[in-house]
Parts: sequence; structure tokens; C-alpha cells
Amino acid sequence: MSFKGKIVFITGASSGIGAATAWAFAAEGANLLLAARRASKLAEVASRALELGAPAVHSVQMDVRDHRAVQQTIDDLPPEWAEIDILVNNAGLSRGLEKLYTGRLQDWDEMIDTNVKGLLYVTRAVVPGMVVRGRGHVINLGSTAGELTYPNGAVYCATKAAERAINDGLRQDVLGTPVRVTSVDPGMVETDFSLVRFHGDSERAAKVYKGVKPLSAADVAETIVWVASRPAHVNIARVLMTPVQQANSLLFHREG
Ligand code: 8X3
Repeated sequence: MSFKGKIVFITGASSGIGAATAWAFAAEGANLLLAARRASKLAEVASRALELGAPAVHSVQMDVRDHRAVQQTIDDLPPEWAEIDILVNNAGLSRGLEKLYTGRLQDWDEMIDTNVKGLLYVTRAVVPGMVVRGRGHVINLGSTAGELTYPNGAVYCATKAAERAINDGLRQDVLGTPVRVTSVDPGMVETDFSLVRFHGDSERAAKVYKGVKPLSAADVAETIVWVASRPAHVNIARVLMTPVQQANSLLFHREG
């Protein structure tokens, strides 16, 4: 399948898996609609995407937590960008790693508002157009955390369990249309994920990856492009992927 002439909309595109996904689709010749809160970071991702072969890139500053802004962004798209073919619901984060009964409410709100409500808002704004046009693919970013809850991570894990339910629910609700729905669920990926989780504590973040060769953002991006490039009648429901040194969200083999 060729991505030439296709519009790929990626949320959380300013860094990590979102940026890597933009670059992977750029190399396949897709047109990229990129969204994130940080406009300057987004501009850097966009210029690299053009260098890598994207014929056109359109960037929008958008916070997925703001449902009015999300709907407005979609409603205001220039006509040549309005017909989104592939939506990559990537925006998401973790905040904090501590016992549920001592967790920070602010951290919980941030995760739930972004990972669950933001995912819903963007999906609600984009999928009606896909159904009307009779084409489209929604690719949601899940996690091993949605499959198996780990200690001190209940709320983050709950958001990814919710992503799994939403992904499976959407696939049932678009049945009878050609729209495809996929969840890509990585385990440990080396991005700013842990730095964000630990509120910028880089020493603590580095320990997460100690003795393990994690997945790269590019590994995940490659998988996203793969699910999107299956023939139109093939729907990959879910891809669970980890480093070889990780069996699930609880079990690792660490060197040294
Ligand atoms: C990221 C994987 O195990 O750090 O979703 O929660 S984990």
C-alpha cells in the first residue's frame, strides 16, 4: 500500500513515538498533519519530516485535553487537510510512580485527561469524517501497562486499560464501514517517558532503562507504519511489543 496522497494525523507529534511516527510516514511519502502543545518543537519535527520526504506538512498547536479546541481544530482545517486517512492517537504521558493511596491528584488528572479523555475527544472529532468518506484507520497507542498493572502505577495502567477498551469498542462500533482500528501496545521504549513520569528527575529516569536494551521510538513507529500498510481488508487489532529483555510490564531481565 502506498501512502502517497494520504493524510496522516498524529497527536503528541512533538517528541518521542509521535515524532518518530511522523518521520517514518514522511519517508513513505505521506502528507503529515501534526498536532502537539509545543509549537516550536513541532516546527522542528515538521522540518525534518519534509527533509525525509513528506510532500507537505501542516502543524497545529492543540491540547487534546480541551475538547472545544480539538473540535475547532478539526472543523477549521484547510480543505486540502480535512480528509484524514490515518489518525495516530499518540498523545499521552505518565506522571508519578507511587502508591495509589499517596498519589497526587494533579498527576491523576493530567494522565486521565490526556490519555483517556483526550483520546476520546480526538477520536470523536475525526472518526465521523472517516465513516462518511468510507475510508480511514485509527491507530491508538496502548501499552503493556494496559494488560498487566504494576505496583505504584495503578492510574497510568488504568488509563492504558481504558485505551484498550476504547480501541476494542471503536472497532465494534465502526463494523460495517471500511474504517480500521488498531492498538499498538509497546513495553519499555526509550523516550522522555520516564523523565516526564518523574517530573524531570533524570537520574531516576535513567535507572528505568538500566541493564536493558529498550525499544526505540523508531521501532514502534515502524510497527505503526506496518499496521497501516496492510491490505485494506486486513485489520490488525492489537500489537503487543516489548524489548527481548522484557516479558511483560512486571518482568525484566537486566544485565549486570
Ligand atoms: C509504557 C510502558 O511499563 O513504562 O507505557 O508503563 S511502562
